[in-house]
Amino acid sequence: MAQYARGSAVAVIRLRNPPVNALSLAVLQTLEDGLKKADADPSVKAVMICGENGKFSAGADIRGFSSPKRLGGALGPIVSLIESSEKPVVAAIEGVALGGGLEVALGCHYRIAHVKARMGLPEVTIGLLPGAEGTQRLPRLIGVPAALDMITTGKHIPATEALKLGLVDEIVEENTIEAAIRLANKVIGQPLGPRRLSLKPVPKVPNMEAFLDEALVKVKRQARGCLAPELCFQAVRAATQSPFAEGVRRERELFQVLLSSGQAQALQYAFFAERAVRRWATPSGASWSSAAPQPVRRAAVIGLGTMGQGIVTSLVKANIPLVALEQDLENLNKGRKAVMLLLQREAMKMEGGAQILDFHNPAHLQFTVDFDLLRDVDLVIEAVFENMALKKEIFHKLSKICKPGALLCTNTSALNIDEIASATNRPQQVIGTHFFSPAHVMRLLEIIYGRHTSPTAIATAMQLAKALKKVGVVVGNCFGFVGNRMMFPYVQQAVFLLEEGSRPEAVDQVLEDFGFKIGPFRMSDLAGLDVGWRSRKDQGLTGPSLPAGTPARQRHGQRYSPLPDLLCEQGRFGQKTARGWYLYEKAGGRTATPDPWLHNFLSQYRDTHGIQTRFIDQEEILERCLFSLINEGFAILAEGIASGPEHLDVIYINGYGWPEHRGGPMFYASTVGLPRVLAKLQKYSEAHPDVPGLRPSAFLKKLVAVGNPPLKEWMSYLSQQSSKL
Ligand code: HSC
Ligand code: NAD
Repeated sequence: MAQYARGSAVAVIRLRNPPVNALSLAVLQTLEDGLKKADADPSVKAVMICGENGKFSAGADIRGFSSPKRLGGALGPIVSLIESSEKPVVAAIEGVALGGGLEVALGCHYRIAHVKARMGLPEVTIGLLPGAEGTQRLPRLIGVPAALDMITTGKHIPATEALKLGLVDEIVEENTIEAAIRLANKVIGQPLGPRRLSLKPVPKVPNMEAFLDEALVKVKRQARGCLAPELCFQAVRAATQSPFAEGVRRERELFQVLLSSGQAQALQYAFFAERAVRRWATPSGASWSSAAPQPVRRAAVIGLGTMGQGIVTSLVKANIPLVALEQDLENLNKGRKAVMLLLQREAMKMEGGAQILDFHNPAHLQFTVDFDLLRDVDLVIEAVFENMALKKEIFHKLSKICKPGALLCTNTSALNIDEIASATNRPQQVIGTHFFSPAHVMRLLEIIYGRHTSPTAIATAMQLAKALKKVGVVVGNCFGFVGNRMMFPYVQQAVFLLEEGSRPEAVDQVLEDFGFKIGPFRMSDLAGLDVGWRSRKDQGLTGPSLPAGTPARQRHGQRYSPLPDLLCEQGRFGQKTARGWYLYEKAGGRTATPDPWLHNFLSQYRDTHGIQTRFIDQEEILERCLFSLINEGFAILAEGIASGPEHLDVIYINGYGWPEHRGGPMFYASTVGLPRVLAKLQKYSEAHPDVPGLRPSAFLKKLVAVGNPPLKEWMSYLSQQSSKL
């Protein structure tokens, strides 16, 4: 609701819809009523619009898009109504003014913001465009380049930047409402024409067409198949080519295209899924609603390799003082140098007055090889080599040295949390905190509870994720947890496709066209093929421990491809050795070129093993890779490893480069239709009976048998589980 009050000569309209004053139909109605009342009251000389509870508005109520016509139809005309008011209207922006919220402010004649407020048009991130005339007013106010940047990226900008751009007239450090009322009183009687944005021309840019063409190329490159950025661009271009009213018509048309594209639905699902996973629960009944986190005043990171460096950087950015520990001085110095470089880069990137800990001060960041310095820390994150014996040795040591309340976290990618915990005297305080590389950039934190992990430990890890500005997703303990476990069959299919006749560049292309940031072979070259090789050797799948006489392409009665092992035996570890599935310009190079040597190697391999090379079309590549990953997802849900499909989707979007506009793998499966996913898996499984990853999971079969229910009902077909959406 909105609330109308009249003080002196200034009427106050307060947007009120906790927690973020989203613009529901009811809010819009009272906003409209308030404007009309103020207009009709001769004692009112000016109007001030603000939001309840220190927040202007986060925009249209996203849940209301299921009845888009009514909501959308109402907002644009109200913004026009504000602008056409004969009495000056001032927006008092506190907290956030986003989307439709900012569009309301753009309809006002004056905007005043608190210094800590943030503004933006983030519609693009939920698959839409600013549909209440924002694509037409913003370029008129701040110019095309800045407006295009804000609208096509959806970024939030701090008030200080908004002032520089001319988006707001003034920023204040104290009471924004009082300042806005003062401003409203001051401008009573001044001409409003120049303040009406719809009447202003779009500022000229030299060579506008060339500028726009260049901008479009950039927008398309970054969109990777997502429609919204390009349509946002088109709406802004309309502002440069047509009068205001025509631009608005174009904006509405484009908005409708997006609304019915399916991508908006996927992105809005992803928005709510990310929020739903915060309400975690475990099968034993522990949950976010009853567990409280412990404070983390000081932390420690053990191991300053690839992951440890990023984790330290993340903690420093979150202003958590810490101790960074390595096994010897040589590795310590190497790690320290790398961390300092990362931190210097991050400090330069900090925006909007955000502060980073003074990392040169040893009280904040202390490098050491001495475990004794971990006595007083509240939380330790172990990031040493992926080796069970080493991890157990470290955890045993930690449980002797660290204070009794300290939480002991491991960054293992796949190992058993319970076995690691068994080396300690406090298994209830052992938990997996699985960061993704680069750890200071990737948003995902997979949080893995073991058999004995306490609810407090889970709540503390979730709190840590929040402090680090990451998305924490709580999952159960199994080999590879959720993310990597679903990745195994995907990568396995990709390699099998090479055996059967495809090429790395063909497989990568199909998956990158689907929207993945990077295909499986480019990804494997980036991460290093040796990582998986080491793990397969440890598991006895290859290397000296493999029993003599094991068939080359079979392990434990199942199909196995030795191709990645053979590449490693040739020293082809990927980018780091300048060759892997591709060729690179130099060791550490980034430009992947298809490698004739590899093509030749693949055909020799097929000859050796009597495999008939066949042409594999794009559909088969896509379906075998994606449906095997999704199939594993259903098995994970059935085992209770994750408490809902939204968990798997949030993990894939934030940790594995899954295209967000496809909503995550499980959401994607629901859009393809479970009967189709099942039929395809059955077909491929019949063709490859020795590949368990293609055998449809019992849960998928059950959901098809009960009539392909919508995603949010899936968990009700498993006992005692329910969706958080
Ligand atoms: C829009 O405005 C379209 C317009 O252009 C008009 C179109 C007209 C069409 C014309 C057609 C012709 N709605 O994130 P938090 C909930 S589109 C509903 O945890 P924070 C959120 O779900 C909108 N609910 O808090 C959560 O509840 P839950 C453009 C919304 O402090 C709770 O609020 N705006 C909501 O970390 C707290 O949120 C955006 O895209 C909304 N708009 O962050 C802004 N916004 O736990 C989206 C939030 O029960 N919002 N909720 O799920 C955000 O970015 C963040 O929520 C904030 C707060 C930064 C606002
Ligand atoms: P890394 O080889 O780059 O670094 C490991 C570091 O641990 C080395 O610097 C090493 O000197 C140090 N170390 C070894 N023994 C130690 C000891 N006893 N005390 C202190 N330090 C010791 O490895 P990484 O890639 O950073 O991986 C670390 C962990 O994170 C592994 O468990 C790995 O599975 C996991 N992980 C890796 C990635 C990734 O992409 N690299 C992603 C997620 C999780």
